[in-house]
Amino acid sequence: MKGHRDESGMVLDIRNLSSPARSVGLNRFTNESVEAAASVSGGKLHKWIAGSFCLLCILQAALNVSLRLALPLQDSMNKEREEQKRQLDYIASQLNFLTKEREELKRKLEDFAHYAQQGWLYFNGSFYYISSITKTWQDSRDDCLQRGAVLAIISNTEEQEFIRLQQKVMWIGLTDRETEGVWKWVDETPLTASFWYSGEPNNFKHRNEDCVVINHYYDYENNWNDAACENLNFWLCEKDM
Ligand code: 2F8
Ligand code: CA
Repeated sequence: MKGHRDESGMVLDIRNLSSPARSVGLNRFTNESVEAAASVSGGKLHKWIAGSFCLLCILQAALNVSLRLALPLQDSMNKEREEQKRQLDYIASQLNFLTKEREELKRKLEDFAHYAQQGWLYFNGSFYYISSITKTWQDSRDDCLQRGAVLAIISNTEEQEFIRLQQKVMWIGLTDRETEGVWKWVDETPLTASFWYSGEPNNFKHRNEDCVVINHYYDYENNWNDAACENLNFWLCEKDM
């Protein structure tokens, strides 16, 4: 039977209805159909939303896991980069240091070649020049300065020994010209280790002996003598390397 059930469940055959009644019946049928369709698509929408929500949750969980895995990795990469940078800085500073060291060694080598060629003697970090002519103490001092050196300053027993073995009477850079009895080296340092010959300094025969020579008593470890600064003597220059 062709017809439609109404709300009471009765079947309505609209073909037997009058025109207005048919129209009412049709309208009612159409509204019911729309509601039914809406109810069906509402259910689907709920399912779709629920499904999407689940998918979002899964995606969020996956993202959380990825981030948790990725963050420590990022952290360790950052640390590694910092360590590499630190090492690079260290290498750069070492390179800088070694470059300066090389320049310094090159300069020293050139100095060595220069002084050795000029007949200077090398001992324990210094070059020594022994003059072949004689001068007063002051002129000797000036000569050393012109050579970029100073009248020799004797700092220890080894140096005294090296100089004594040259077996030459020579001015060294020690004087009490400023204050009688106060011996000072030409670089203004006071006298600490001294190697006076027995009885020296003596201002021999009440003369003013304010400058110091290596005496001719070469067999003695202590062989300094105070002498008149105007005397003419060989002299010894020293250049620290
Ligand atoms: O020419 C002065 C000089 O004369 C002697 O040495 C050669 C004196 N030495 C002694 O008397 C031992 C020095 O003291 C003096 O300076
Ligand atoms: Ca003397």
